[in-house]
Amino acid sequence: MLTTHDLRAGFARSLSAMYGTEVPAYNTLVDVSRAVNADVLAADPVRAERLGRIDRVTAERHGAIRVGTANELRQVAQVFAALGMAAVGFYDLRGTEATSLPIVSTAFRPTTPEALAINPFRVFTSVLVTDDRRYFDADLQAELDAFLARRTLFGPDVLALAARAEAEGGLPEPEAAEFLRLATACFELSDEPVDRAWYARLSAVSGVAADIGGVPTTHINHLTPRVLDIDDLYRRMEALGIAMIDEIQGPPLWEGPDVLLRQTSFKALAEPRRFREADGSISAGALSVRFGEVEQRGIALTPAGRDRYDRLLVEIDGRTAGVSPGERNATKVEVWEANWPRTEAGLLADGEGFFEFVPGHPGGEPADSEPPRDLAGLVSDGWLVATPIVYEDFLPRSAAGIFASNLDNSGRRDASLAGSERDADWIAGAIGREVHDPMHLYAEQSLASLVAACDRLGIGIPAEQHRT
Ligand code: OOG
Ligand code: NI
Repeated sequence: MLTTHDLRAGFARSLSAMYGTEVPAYNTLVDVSRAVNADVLAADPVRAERLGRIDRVTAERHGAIRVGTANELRQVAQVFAALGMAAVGFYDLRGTEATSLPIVSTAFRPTTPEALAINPFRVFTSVLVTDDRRYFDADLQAELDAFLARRTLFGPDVLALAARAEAEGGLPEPEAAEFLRLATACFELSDEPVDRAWYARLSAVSGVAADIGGVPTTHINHLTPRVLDIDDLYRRMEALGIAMIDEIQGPPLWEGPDVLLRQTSFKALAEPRRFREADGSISAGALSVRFGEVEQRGIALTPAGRDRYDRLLVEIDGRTAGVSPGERNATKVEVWEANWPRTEAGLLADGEGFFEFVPGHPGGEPADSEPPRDLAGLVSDGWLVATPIVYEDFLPRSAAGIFASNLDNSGRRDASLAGSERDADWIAGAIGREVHDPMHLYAEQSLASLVAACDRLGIGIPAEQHRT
């Protein structure tokens, strides 16, 4: 019997093997990530494992996929449910004019600390918004919806096995192997010819629209390893002659604690594809839709911390319009140094980062002292030991940046028209399952550990934590 966790780890491995044969530069990226992580571990083992054990980090991947309809989203949610992955968060990538992406997204991932520690595989999953008039007029929408309705991304066999795996908490052999084979194949790049005219019409609206609705199948768009020093990785990839995008997205490299997520990527690779021409003949061509991405994860921020992060981004944008990537990075560092606490203890005291707690005096009371009433005091006086909670989610702004930097044309949209409504409830309705709020997941994990630690110590929970 393979448990849900075994299936998730197995799926991540099998997708990785497949993607490595499709995009050989991905294998290079994985090799370089491993080498960087080994060096960080050797140089500073405590820092290396501060945000997750090295075996977790080494196996850690996120994938990105894109589907066309609510029904396809519901089916993919069933496949991921078999792997212990639930929808977390809602991202609206239609937000910014410049990037113009007619999609909304969620991330499927494990939601408990235990499952994340075993294998944190996550998939950023986007769905096309075909009824958004800013992108698609009524005629194009009708044609697109009809095209999408005709295709089948997930066959009855894979869906039946997924439902069984979800209900039974795993699958016996040989069904487990069969399920992993079928599920992996759903995300393989197809060699079916692409209708050139149809693909071009959608490309004029958005490269993402063409990638999703211009072809009869779906595919994994990228598979991202986690690295412990993204700046070192960036330099090593460039030294190998792989052209990276010109920015590391998200927070800068600085002296203080890493928060949220830093990401970078290498450019979309042109892949040979076959095209069907207007006269019915088949010709050879190429499309570049896929790329290589890598990420370094930091501490999960509370709503207050996230607020600060979002405000600082606005400030950085205001100060860096039209400057070079190097200057932009220098501004980021300056803004970071002026605004963020320089230590984890500072983030904790400000209530800006999420932490987990264990008793600092397992089994014994610290002698005759009164415990402080506040969390930061309990930690600084040694009553509690705080460990940061790693950010398990995504950043819409970095996602839009990664999309934009890798698309050939940015597409167009008619901003004078109204967009269509989409939110987390829409996703929940489409998949017939809950969409978790990431902030709740972090807050619950933090509070549960705090309650257990205070219980063990026989002390009250610090006043400010009652509010979370
Ligand atoms: C998803 C882009 C978002 C990330 O890491 O922010 C993403 C896509 O390209 O489909 O994967
Ligand atoms: Ni990604």
